[in-house]
Amino acid sequence: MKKPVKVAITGAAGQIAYSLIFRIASGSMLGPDQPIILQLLDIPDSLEKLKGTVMEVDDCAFPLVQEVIATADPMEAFDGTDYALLVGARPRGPGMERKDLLEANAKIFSVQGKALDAKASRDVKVLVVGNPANTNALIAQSNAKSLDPKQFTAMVRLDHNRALSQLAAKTGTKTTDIEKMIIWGNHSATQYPDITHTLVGGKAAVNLVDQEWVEKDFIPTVQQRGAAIIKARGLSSAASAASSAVDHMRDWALGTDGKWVSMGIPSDGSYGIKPGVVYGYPVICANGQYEIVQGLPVNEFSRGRMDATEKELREERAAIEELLK
Ligand code: NAX
Repeated sequence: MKKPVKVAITGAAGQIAYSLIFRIASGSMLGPDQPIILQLLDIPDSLEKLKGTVMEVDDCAFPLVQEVIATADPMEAFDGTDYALLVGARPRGPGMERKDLLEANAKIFSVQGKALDAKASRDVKVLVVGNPANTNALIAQSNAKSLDPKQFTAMVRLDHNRALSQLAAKTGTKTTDIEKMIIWGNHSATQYPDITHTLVGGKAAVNLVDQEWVEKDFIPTVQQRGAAIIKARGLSSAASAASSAVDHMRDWALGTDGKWVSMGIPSDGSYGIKPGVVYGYPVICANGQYEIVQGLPVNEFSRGRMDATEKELREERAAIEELLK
């Protein structure tokens, strides 16, 4: 039996976590032979609700779960953490401006970045799901000076999976027939789902669908999918977000076998995106590391979209610059 690893989940009493915790506990993320210690964090007001979730985890009698810790203290939640999934965030309240939302979340993620810095495993892998995910990841990373910036990532995998599913439906194929999908930039309505390099059953996607469909249907549908789900369900996406978080962490930890996936990662100048933002890139994962897929030609349409989503990320950064110090 392997040594247990510690998996921290924040926002643990919330709706994404209600799906995520059980998927992780059942072995979907790290494999069926990896024992797990769950470290669940929420705010004091949500601890009673979290107690209910913990009772349900206990009642599943998961063979892999060695211990469940539920706490409102980030220092306790991140103690020795190997994998941190930062899901909890402040939702936009009535009359709240974008800047207020950014600031409220910036405070949460600076505290959590500092706690990860102080307490987590030196090899911790961090995934930020809570919105605005890219900028929250940037804040957490900037507050964890002793950790490598590459250890902090943001989730664009739900957008990636949505793009796969839209293209599969359009081409009458399965998502598993599709390779080399990319989500560039921010997890927001400016994200750029790019099929320029995508293959469907080995054929170039751009030869199977027309550009008008890409611009007028595919891109807006993927960008606006979150809003469409809220409209239909009366609640934001939860199970699909949890499933994508599992995909992101599993691929990062266990590798992608040469396949491309999209991850929000600290920009390093690749593709002209200057350092200083957390940006969605195509990556390949192996040996617990990710590497950006390099050398792709970028056409004029793509360049415009990639720059627009970068611009939004720079504006988000400017609104919380103070908290990056
Ligand atoms: P819920 O409101 O159901 O749950 C959020 C939980 O976080 C609550 O239990 C709350 O008490 C807790 N929380 C708030 N502040 C906290 C703090 N400082 N420390 C620990 N816990 C804290 O939201 P849910 O539907 O689970 O969504 C969570 C976040 O994911 C939201 O920010 C949402 O916008 C974001 N999403 C991100 C997605 C992505 O692809 N990156 C997609 C889905 C989702 O919209």
